[in-house]
Amino acid sequence: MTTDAKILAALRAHPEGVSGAQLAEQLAISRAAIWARMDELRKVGYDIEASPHFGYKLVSSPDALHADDLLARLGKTRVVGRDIQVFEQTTSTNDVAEKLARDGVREGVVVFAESQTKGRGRLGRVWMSPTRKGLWFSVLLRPNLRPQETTQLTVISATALRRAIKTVVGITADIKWPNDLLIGGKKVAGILTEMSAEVDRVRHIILGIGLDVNQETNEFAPDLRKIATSLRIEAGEPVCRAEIATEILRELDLDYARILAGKFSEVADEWEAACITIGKNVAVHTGDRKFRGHAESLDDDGALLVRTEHGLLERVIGGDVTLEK
Ligand code: BT5
Repeated sequence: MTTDAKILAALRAHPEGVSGAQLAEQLAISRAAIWARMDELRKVGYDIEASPHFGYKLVSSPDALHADDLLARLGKTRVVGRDIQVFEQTTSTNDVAEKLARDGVREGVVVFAESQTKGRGRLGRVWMSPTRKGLWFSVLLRPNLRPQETTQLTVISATALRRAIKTVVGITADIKWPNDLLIGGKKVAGILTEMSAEVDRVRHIILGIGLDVNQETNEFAPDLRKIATSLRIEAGEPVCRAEIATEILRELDLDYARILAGKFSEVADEWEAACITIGKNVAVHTGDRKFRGHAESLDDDGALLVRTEHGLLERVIGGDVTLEK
């Protein structure tokens, strides 16, 4: 952790205030250095009071994301969030993470952007990423999985997102296969899993996650208003992005450990229980194929098993699945 991350962690651990002397001892730096860091933190929007009696006290944090603050809030994780980078603007955070992957950076790094100029969904679709309104981020992972098992990572992203939303805003979201989270039938989050692989081995995976947090209805583009929502709209009040971001990373770290330990079936059970696609009649559109059927379950690799109108069991690993009435 950086010095600033340690300072913010200490301030959060002592909401009543912590003395400069105590901080200096804990961090093994001078009181003057602590004072200087506090000044820098104030410049980026942290409201930190200093009084001779209570010492330093964190009164409020800015809405902007800061890597040090995210690291401080997250604390120690096994893999996900070992390193965090925050950019004011990128093309797509998946592109930045892909570059880090090619540069040999170890797994677990998370890249956030306050806005994306070329945020993307699947199949070349656009993902709207307005400045500071949501969480637009990517996680680099290097799991020891076969390429056909990578749907497991989309599945754990969905369960992690769902648990984090429940913990932070108390709302239960539904999962729509393979990569959407819905609240009241409207999309609140999407997941874009991209991978680099050899024939039988995954080199790396980039998990791209977009979560609509603080948009008001009129801040969505007209064509999205009917189909998209944000946590703020659903909760009726603004939501702290840093808090939900760290909760998602914590949950993702837990589920990643679960699948690496061979316990994907546990996560899959949780996923199936939350998935509104299972048990429904669906229309499937993959590449140039379209068919209708009944979504029965997930298989061991996270693929959707659909019983077609002709009684065949089809294994769907990508494409679009629309719910039918
Ligand atoms: C997805 O694609 O849902 C995956 C979205 C992943 C976005 C993240 S943000 C961080 C990382 N960097 C990236 O560049 N991407 C990832 P798909 O299932 O294809 O859905 C795309 C469709 O969702 C669009 O065609 C719109 O209809 C809708 N959409 C676009 N922006 C939206 C938004 N902000 N909220 C809700 N729906 C949106």
